[in-house]
Amino acid sequence: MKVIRTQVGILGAGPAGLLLGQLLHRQGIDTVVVERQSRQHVETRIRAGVLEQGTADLLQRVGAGDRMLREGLRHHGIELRFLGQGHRIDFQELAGRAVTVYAQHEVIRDLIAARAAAGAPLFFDAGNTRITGLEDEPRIHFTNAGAPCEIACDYIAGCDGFHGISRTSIPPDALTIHEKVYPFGWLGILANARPASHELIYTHHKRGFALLSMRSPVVSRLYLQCAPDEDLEQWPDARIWEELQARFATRDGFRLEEGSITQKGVTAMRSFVAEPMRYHRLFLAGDAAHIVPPTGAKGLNLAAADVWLLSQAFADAYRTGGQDQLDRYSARALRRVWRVQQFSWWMTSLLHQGGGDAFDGRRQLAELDQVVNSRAAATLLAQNYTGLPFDEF
Ligand code: RFL
Ligand code: PHB
Repeated sequence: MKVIRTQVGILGAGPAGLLLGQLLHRQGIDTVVVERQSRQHVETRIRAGVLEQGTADLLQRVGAGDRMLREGLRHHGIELRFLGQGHRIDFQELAGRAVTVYAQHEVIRDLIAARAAAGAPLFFDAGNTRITGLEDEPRIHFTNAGAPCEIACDYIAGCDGFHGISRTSIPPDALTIHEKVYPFGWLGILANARPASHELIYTHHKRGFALLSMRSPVVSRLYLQCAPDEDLEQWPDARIWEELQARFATRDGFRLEEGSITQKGVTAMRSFVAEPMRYHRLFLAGDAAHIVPPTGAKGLNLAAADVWLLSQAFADAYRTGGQDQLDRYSARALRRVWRVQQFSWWMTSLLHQGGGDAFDGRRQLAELDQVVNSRAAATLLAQNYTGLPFDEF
């Protein structure tokens, strides 16, 4: 049996786990990352695309931001579209901040490369992961190419996403779960088509929500509201384009550029929080502890904000020998988590057709009217979308 000793054992090589590893490395704290999937899998998994300023800053700070600076698209606003008309929300003017459109799997590639350059251990393809000794002697058990391995550590960071084992290793009576499941999902596509706008367009339409995003000047990322269990078989490419064109249509004849669809998927939507985000020597971060619906583009950014706090708390514990910051981690992280939950729920309920009555539909339009015509309301959207400052919590 191979036993590896480290200070912080990290489960999961997603944005949370990899960024935490780099932040701790900069503080001189040793980590081992254990990931269930292959390197190829995590480096190509299509997911998020919008980075807040605070997330982009962290990537630069850990030496994984050069390619993002070169290839990421800086966006200074978004468009809200309803009743066939677009309205720009100017982030720069309202919040003094911008966002960067840069695919999550590119972030993962850059973080893995930075970790490799630092010579820090990362095990892919880990089998049968288990964690034990959370009260006093934490250990991560797994198999590596069939051989049993153990990581003996001071603390475990549970960064293994919503379907990981960290959260479910905590006794159920030690956690409170808050959950909201929405009666719709998103059908997302990647297409070789020039984005018809250089900024994201969030569209409220009576046929359902739609979103135009992008991955490069020649690749569009588009989403449309569908049933949570939508059957992709029912969506040949021509039907997808027809539906998207209908939802994005404006009174002055806007058309999306169409192109070959290279990827299609359906995502169900939920809001979820497990609290506290700690059980003795296990600390949860990112999707392992919480999920937001993707409408506010917040999942990855919330994971980054968690591990920023957690890295500071670990650094303080090793520097001072005290536990104060670790003891405060969950409450500090959860304050931001709930603010972001509120924003993500609000964006979602503002823009989707929720199966409500005619009153709800008119109320949504009144709220959209307010957001685009009241500077106070637009500022709130701009501040939340571009991200609450990391140091404010
Ligand atoms: P991840 O990315 O799920 O990473 C967890 C990692 O843990 C591994 N794992 C295990 N490893 C070892 N042992 C086990 N037993 C394990 N079980 C799991 C997994 O293989 C994985 O590699 O969680 P993390 O790091 O917390 O990061 C969270 C983000 O990935 C997530 O919140 C975002 O992708 C959400 N999201 C978006 N976030 C944004 O900030 N902006 C966006 O624009 C945005 N758009 C999106 C999104 C998520 C989407 N989907 C598919 C859910 C759009 C979509 C469609
Ligand atoms: C994306 O580009 O994948 C994306 C952008 C904005 C969102 C969600 C997803 O709100």
